[in-house]
Amino acid sequence: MRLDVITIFPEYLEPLRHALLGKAIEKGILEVGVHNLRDWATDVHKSVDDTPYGGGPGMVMKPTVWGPALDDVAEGKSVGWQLDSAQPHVDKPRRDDLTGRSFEGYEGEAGDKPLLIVPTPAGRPFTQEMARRWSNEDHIVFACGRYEGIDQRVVEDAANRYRVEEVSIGDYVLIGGEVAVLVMAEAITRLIPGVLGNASSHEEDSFSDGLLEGPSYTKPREWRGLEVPDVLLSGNHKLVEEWRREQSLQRTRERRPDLLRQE
Ligand code: 6GU
Repeated sequence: MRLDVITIFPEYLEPLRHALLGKAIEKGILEVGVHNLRDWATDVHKSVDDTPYGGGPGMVMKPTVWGPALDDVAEGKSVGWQLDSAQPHVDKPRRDDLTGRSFEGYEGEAGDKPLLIVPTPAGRPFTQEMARRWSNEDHIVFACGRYEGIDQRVVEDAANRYRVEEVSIGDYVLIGGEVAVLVMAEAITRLIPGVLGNASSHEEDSFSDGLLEGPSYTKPREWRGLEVPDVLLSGNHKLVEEWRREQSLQRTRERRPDLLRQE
């Protein structure tokens, strides 16, 4: 899978290169390109936003900058770049660190358009089901808006070259889409085969069966006067499974009764 992120704050996306995702990049399962939207600004001030038609507070990001950026990234004409800042933990260049290199067709299977995800608090709620579906994509582009958002015509026009989804990660407001991209990229890429060590380890994730995951324990058996539940030491797999199911139900009833009602 290839992920491209277009943002005015490329440094926010640095965590994509660490831990789980960094491993996936090293294994060649994942490629990440981060693109500075200002590279497509045309005026001397490199401006990317302007005042809103109809008035109101804040600024709106300009279609004349976003349009060409999305065109170029869809076609692989911009591969993205790494920040100039020193990266002591990176000892060899990764192919997506290199500027000016093109990549071969990242179109989805059967010539599908790439998927464009636009993070916005006004979007459809991001779910585990979307993460599962999108983990099969070949090419996902994230368009990070800041300020009061992006001119809506950008989303409309992008539908000519992308399958477009406007998505929210929850009922609260962030300053921009960058952190939402980190959240979604992690949720999506951990489901790609080979990214997590144990392929079956996400079959028991919270939400994959519509319930929250129950509590887990490891050694020692007693710690600060607290015991591990006896059933987990019983060696009876059937009893353990029943207990875990009951713990899941109990936790879901307490914390997320909405998940039980919609089942
Ligand atoms: Cl995806 N973006 C922003 N800016 N705020 C949000 C969000 C996204 N999801 C929830 N709040």
